[in-house]
Amino acid sequence: MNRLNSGNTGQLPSDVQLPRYDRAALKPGIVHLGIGAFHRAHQAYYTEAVLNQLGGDWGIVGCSLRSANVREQLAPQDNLYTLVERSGDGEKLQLIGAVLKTLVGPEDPAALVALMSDPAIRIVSLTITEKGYCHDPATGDLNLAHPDVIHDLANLDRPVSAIGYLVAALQQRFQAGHKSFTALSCDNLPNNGEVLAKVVWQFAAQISAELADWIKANTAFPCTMIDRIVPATTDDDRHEIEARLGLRDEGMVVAEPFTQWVVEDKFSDGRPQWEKVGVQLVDDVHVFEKIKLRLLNGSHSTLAYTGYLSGFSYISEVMSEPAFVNMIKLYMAREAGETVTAPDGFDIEFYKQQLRDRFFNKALKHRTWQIAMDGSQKLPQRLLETLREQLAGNGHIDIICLAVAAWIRYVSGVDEQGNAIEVSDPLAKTLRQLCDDNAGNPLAMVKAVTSLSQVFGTDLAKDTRFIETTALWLTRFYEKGVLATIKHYFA
Ligand code: CS2
Repeated sequence: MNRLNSGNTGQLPSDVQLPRYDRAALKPGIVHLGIGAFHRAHQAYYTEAVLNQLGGDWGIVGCSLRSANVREQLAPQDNLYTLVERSGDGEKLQLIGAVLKTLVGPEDPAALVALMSDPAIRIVSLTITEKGYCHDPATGDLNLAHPDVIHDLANLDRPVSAIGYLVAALQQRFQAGHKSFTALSCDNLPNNGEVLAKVVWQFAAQISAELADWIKANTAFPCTMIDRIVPATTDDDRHEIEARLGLRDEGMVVAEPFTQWVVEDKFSDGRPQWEKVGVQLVDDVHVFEKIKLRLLNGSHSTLAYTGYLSGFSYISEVMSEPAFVNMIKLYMAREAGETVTAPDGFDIEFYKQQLRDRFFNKALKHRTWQIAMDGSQKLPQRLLETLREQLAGNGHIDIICLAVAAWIRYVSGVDEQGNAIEVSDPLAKTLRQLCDDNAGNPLAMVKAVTSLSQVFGTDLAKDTRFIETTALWLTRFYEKGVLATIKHYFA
């Protein structure tokens, strides 16, 4: 089957939405670090909408800092790809043309630094996942012991980390007297722009106080809240869409219809008119991100660990079991719901129901395993901040403890049938060892795992109520199994 490219889009089915602008008029204005499926279905989707609706020349250069997979998927297709929206109402296909080029950092780090140093690049956006910030999740500080940070401080001409690339490019702009770019974090972190700013400043300060000061004075780090459920693309997806398009599209992405982007309107050198296509440009993102991280992502992680251990592959399958729906409704009403305040005019009860409907979307095969990845980097902002607030107010913590217990059961690396769990987490080995060293003793396992200050800080391990409640759930999980436990307590 022929590969999709700019020469054969004319043979695509008529119901595939094509770019309504001249791609040849686009110029690189945005460099995106981490051009995975989420960027292609979210930020690139919004920039595409600006180009379709208003024209202009904002083009994206997508960069991978690890593997060449995405470049191999997109470059042979002139960087065109299909966005497939799936829901119970069927699917909608759109061809996205906003990505002009894809680079692989490790193949030529200097070239990527040079591109990011070019004043024509006005925004550097990032989806590098929580672990890409090289920070201590509990404090937000740059982890100076991180191997990538150690490497980049000694080899800033050929960085390996996103932070290294940012500072190397900013240093070149500073030395050349160029304007700075806006560094736009699009990751699921509270105060993501502030987290990014802190690690960039701390990294730059290791080089020179003058550089750090220049960055502070000239580089905007807006906070954002990003939301769209985008499961990893599977080979089945590619085969289905190949039959649908009549062309092979290796770079396609699948997403739900729902999408939301809230951005702090703070830019160093302009931006696309995203507000014209539904992006919310606001002064303060924090209230939106807190609601989303706690109600959506906290629920997601809870469902992912309990669902995976109950034998469910997809979130929609977990939501087909009433006991899990009851558990999440209670979590949204109590543990998380009591700690968030909705902005004026925001119908939070509708938002919660909409979240549960989104989780239930059977057209999306969103794997519990995918959401379960990197729990050591995700739990702090999704569940543990909520836990702290509830503990301080002597409030509801039960389902958060249940979720932490399920995570500990998960990172033990062995499921209830004795099969290995492929735990993908920067701390996987450490977590596995802590569980093995305390096997058979749930309370000891909880104490050992919660002693990891980079995840739990230094306070939570000392909280008897948290430790004992979590150990009680872990004991139940080992004695009865996760599914039976959830059914027993939440039927
Ligand atoms: C998910 C998120 O994989 C995960 O951890 O919880 O990617 C989630 O799908 C998005 O944040 C939804 O906006």
